Amino acid sequence: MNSSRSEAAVTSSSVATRPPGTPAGVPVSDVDPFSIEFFEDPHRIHDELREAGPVVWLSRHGIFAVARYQEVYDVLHDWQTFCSSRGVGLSDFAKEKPWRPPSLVLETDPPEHDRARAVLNRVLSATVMKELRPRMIAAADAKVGELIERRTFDGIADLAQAFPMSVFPDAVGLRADGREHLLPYAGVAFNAFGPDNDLRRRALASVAPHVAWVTEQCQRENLAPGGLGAAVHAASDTGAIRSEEATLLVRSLLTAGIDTTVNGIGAAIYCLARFPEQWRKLRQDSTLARAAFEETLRYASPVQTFFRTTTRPVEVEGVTIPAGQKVLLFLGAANRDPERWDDPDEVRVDRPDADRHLQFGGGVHHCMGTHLARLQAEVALGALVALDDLAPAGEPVWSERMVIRGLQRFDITFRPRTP
Ligand code: QZP
Repeated sequence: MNSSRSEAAVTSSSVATRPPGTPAGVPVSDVDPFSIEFFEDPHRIHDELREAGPVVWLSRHGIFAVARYQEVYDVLHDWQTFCSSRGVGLSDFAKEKPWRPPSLVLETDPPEHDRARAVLNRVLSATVMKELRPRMIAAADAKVGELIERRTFDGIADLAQAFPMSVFPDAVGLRADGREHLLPYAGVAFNAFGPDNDLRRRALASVAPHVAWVTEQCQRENLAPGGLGAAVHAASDTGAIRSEEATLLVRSLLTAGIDTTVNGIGAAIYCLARFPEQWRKLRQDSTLARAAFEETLRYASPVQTFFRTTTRPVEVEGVTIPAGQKVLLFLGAANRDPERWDDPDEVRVDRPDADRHLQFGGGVHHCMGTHLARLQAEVALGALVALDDLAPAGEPVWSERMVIRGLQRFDITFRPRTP
């Protein structure tokens, strides 16, 4: 692909000189994709990284990176060369002890990966979602009903967080008290994927009470019958997994299941409030809710980056990456690659192929929570169309965190819909 792309024409200051230890034949960048400044506005840097070449060396962290759609896609689809069992953060599990026992799905390779995955796939199947759907719709309508009483609201706290928090913990079967640990726990888990910087150190320094609560709730006796957590444990009765494995798989639900949907729905609110034309399109045809969600995931990429580790020397478009190297995947850059998307920097809620974005990863590790995420987003947007003239009532404020890029606050105004 992209023989037309100019690889030498890198003029930016972020593409640095070649410090000692730089691998030969690879463009170098000194950007830090784990800094707060990067998260304020990653898009210009994404453009530079894609333009620099198919593979870039990030000198700050001593890692290879790919930012073009094709290469990110290819890496995701080659688990044998680009493994997950050495961790999908910067820390290499072959060299450093992970901060928590590795996930049985995220941080494993086939064949171990596949057995655990089969269990979660069944627990999170489309059939199970059908059962959850009526409750989700009622909860979304109730949430938006509360907002209608007001002139402005915080699109993040009052909707992007409040709605998933009103349905997800119940769906899992968690007890009512202590749920406030869920988002902070996941916040730490995502920051822990980054380098050993201030954000990561501060996150890990505060994690103990969140770990204690989450670990406790993963136990079979603490999960309500009929919920997703109980369904994971039921798989240990058939011998599909051992009971300790079930406990750890519930932890995956609790780590991956809430911060992601909160920031996904937050991304949708971010886009729809800022692009009135797109909001109008959705309001005129609320069956676009699902497509609108895909497009806002593509445009905003709440999950910015993930790593793989090479298991052998591998050539990527003429660049040799040695064995045992961390490779950073810029999902957010791939999702706006002009070689892949028409007018990538525009939000179009009816973009026909928006769902080809890489926010759910790809290949053997492709997200298993897609049905649950899409269901929540669809019913949230479906309920939100009850509001007229959604518009920003203040500047969006980005959260100070890594890996997940999302808003901390975004005040929204609207008019109640006139019948
Ligand atoms: C987080 C786990 C890769 C993330 C976007 C989502 C994620 C998936 C799984 C786990 C954590 O298994 O703990």
